[in-house]
Amino acid sequence: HSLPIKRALLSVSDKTNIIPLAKALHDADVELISTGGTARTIREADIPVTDVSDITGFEECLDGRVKTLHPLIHGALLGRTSHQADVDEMKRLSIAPIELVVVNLYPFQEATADPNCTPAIATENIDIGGPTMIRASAKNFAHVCTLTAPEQYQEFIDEFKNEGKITFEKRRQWAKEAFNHTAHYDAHIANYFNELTAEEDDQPEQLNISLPKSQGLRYGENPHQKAAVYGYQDEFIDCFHGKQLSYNNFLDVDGALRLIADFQQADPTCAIFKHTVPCGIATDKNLHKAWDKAFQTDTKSPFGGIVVVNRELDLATAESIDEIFTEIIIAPSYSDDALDLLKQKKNRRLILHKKQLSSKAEKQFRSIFGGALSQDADFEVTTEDDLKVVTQREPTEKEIQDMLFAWQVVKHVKSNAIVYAKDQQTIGIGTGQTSRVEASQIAIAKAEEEGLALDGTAIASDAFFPFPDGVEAAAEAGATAVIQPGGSIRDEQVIEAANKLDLTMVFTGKRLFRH
Ligand code: 93A
Repeated sequence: HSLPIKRALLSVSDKTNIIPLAKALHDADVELISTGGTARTIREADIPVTDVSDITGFEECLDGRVKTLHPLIHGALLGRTSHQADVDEMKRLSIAPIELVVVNLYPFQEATADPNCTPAIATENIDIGGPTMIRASAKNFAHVCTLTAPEQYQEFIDEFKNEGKITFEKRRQWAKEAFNHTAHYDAHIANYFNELTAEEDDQPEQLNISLPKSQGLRYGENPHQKAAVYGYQDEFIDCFHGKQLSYNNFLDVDGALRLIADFQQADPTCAIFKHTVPCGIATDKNLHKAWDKAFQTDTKSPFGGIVVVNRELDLATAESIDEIFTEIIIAPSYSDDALDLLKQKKNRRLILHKKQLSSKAEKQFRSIFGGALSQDADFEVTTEDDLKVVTQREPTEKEIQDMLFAWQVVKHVKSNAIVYAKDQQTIGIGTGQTSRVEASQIAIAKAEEEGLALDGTAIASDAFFPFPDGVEAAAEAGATAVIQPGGSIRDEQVIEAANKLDLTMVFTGKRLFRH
């Protein structure tokens, strides 16, 4: 049933649009009750308002920490006015019901986003009375209406014009939004304290993820799966042209951004992705050459793929990319003529890469049965200093560069992963096989199919070679340098095999599974 509004409690930190709302209520003879700052704002607009302290008979105290925390307020919010027993009790205790609560909270998130924010300032911004009022009135949505955001006011006013009443459905909808509002708020507080003590407890006892819906999606991995995306993707990318990104697109973009983060410091680099996995990557003195080399690795898979670059996208490169059906292009900037060309295809998504993924503190989450897995994101780039040569033959400078390149690529390929590379170009990528040797065979077969020579390549393996057969096959294919984590109980046998074949081999001491 619809609820007539006679008394309203307004207590807002963000005073946006509070005056039009107060005016609409006052014009309909609703009594307004307010806390200090809100009351002042309303009075300045010549709208009459009663101070909460006049209702409670208790002054706002302790620096505002206790304003609305009083039985005359919370009784008014929690009383079930459709129950005779509650009505009688409220009468006996002189509690007059309140039918509308308008609250938004101390700006904890904004306060803690300020680099000068101290823990003391953060703590003072933890709102107690506000969430209590929101929770009380939202619980009692059968008898009270709760508003928690200025964006809701106009909808309320429109509804309220209808005989000064608010329907059950609207009250329940706003109660839902109210509970989400306080949950989000509490998650920010919990996250703040988790981060404060992050050094001590890297993986907190309780996971408090609260992410706003950043957009609804038409569907998930497949059209019969409903889907949405949550969080702050807009901080990192701006998809400024083409269709809305899909569920699978977001996964692909995530893979592309993670890879290109590792090539921030590199020369112009181009990577082509398909289904979250790179199918060709190259680095060169100019982007166009890098594209050509990346494309040579695999000329079939890029159809319907994603291209990511680490430099401004110029016209020549754009022209080459344009020849292949490409779903998404990601670049830190675009030259004007490149944009003119690329925008001609209406559906192709063009993404501006605004901010690099790089935070050491970033946690990665994955949903699993019963919950989620959490781990630190890995943005470490392996350098020459991290390599330990284990063979008799020392690598040449060129071999070192090719090994490091192959290693940085293999990190982004699904396990078991093998990458052959030469001259800062992927020659063969073997992805996601259940056996390491098979991954290598696929990489070799693909290179041969593309007519790319494997002679003098470096081979990277995301985990150690458990047997000598892996390096023997690599040498047979033409590789001269091997980069791998090492750490197998048969390392000695593998090293011996490498020495016999005059390979050079380095251990990184680090495994790069991607499951
Ligand atoms: O300090 S509080 O936790 N204690 C309270 O009793 C209380 N009542 C309302 N914060 C409290 N509020 C908050 O004050 C509201 O949530 C709102 O954000 C703010 C409005 O204060 P003012 O009207 O003085 O600007």
